[in-house]
Amino acid sequence: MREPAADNNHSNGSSSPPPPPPQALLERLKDYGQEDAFAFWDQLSSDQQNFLVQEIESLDLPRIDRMIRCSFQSHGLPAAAIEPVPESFVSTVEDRKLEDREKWWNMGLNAISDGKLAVLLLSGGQFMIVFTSCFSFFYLIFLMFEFQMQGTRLGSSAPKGCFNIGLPSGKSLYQLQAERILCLQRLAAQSLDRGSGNVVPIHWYIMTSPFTDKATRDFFKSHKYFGLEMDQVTFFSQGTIPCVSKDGRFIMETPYQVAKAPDGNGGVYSALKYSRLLEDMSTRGVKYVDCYGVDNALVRVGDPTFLGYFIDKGVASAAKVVRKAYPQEKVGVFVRRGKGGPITVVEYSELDQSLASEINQGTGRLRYCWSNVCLHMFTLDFLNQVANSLEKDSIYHLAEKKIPSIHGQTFGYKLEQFIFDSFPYAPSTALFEVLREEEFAPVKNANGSNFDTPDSARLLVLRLHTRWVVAAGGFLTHSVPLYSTGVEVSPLVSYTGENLEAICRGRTFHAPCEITF
Ligand code: UD2
Repeated sequence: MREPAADNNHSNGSSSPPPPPPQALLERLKDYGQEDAFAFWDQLSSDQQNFLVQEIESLDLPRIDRMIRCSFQSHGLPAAAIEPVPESFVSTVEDRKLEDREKWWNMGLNAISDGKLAVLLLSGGQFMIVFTSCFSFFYLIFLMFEFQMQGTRLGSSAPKGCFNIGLPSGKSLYQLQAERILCLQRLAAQSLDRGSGNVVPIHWYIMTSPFTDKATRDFFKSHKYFGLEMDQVTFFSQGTIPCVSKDGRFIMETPYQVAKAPDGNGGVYSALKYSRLLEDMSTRGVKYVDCYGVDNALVRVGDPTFLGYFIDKGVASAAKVVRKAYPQEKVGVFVRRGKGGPITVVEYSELDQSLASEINQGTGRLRYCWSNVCLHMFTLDFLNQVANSLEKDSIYHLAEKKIPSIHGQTFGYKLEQFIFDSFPYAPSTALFEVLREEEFAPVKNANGSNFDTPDSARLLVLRLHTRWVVAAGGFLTHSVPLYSTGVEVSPLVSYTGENLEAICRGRTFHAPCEITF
């Protein structure tokens, strides 16, 4: 939005006194106890006054008021006690037979080739991360140049998906995901013995936020959609919600601007609804939606095995889970809310530390051990239903934060929904265990931090791919220690280690390198 001019022709003594704020708008704000938004009206330039009027008019005040009231009410209530998810609810790796895996893989590929799967990337949020390692220094300079050219604030960085985690190929997270989609399309075509031109392209819905939208679209455009068809990718933006003080009043970021923040990754449900993308999916014949977070370098986008399992189970929602590594790990855990209640996730920031450390004396493992890794599958029918249910209940998590404000910073709340808030509404949910070394390489913190960095994610990718290559009969040489290097397999060549024999058997690769066609 255009920044309004600051010079104030009302206060230079030469012009008439400022007009009062529009009465009708002021009355509407009073109805919801938010009239303080106009507190600085007399000190604003006419440009700033217009800006503020537009800002307030753009807010759906009844809806926001309902969100604030319902969230504050629920915040004060004691939550129902949680219970561990019964083991029988989880499809564990060790329980799965080879024939099940093959059956699910084929079922999934069939559904994909029929155009029944869409993939949905959560790539919104507010903050972009600046990774400052040596490998990314030149990349950072490039980004700063690119963003300066685009008029984006110098010193900010790119949306997470643009990051190159330092693989030999130099590919960004977005490119790795795009190429996995391309590979899946090829596998789906091969499974039916059709030419790849005859398979319905997998549609990729990408949720951005007002903070990441332009940079994300530009990145895709400048990389020619990584080989995907432009019209198989749809960007849409999540919403924002005013940040509020402890008594529920809007925090003003400037005298003419309400402080706002993205509505959390669970904002995807209302964003899909209001952008009419659920109808778009239905028109395309989509039945299943695979939803994932942007910051996992090992994400198996649209995994056919998971999809086949999901279809076979006939559930409305499912999640991949890994075993929690240690009590303080920053992952949500799946639980049952109340005795025999629905399955849901308690986020790491909301889990009592003593519960997080409890041990199941029978197994010797953590009692709350099934970790959420932000890999979910939903039926389209369920997405249609849950978008309405979540809106009706209007309960948001209140994240206590320092919000930039006219006072410098104000302690207040951001209102957020989480993607997993939908699970309690699902008639049926299934949990599918995966191995973290195969599917979970989170990129959360800058290099130099103790965990979940680009460096740790890169190593996880290289280790897995090296195992694939060795299993396919390949050999490795390396001039740096093997624990810090390995080979990378292009997602265009192999999705999950399949079809590598022809390329690898008997060949020696000098790590680090990328194996491609
Ligand atoms: C997420 C999970 C957490 C755990 C962890 C594993 C949620 C709410 N929490 O925590 O339980 O599984 O991942 O890695 O899912 N995003 C948006 N809009 C927003 C905020 C986030 O699209 O307003 C996206 C973000 O770009 C990312 C994903 O949601 O792709 C996860 O968000 P995060 O990195 O803020 O969540 P994190 O790591 O705290």
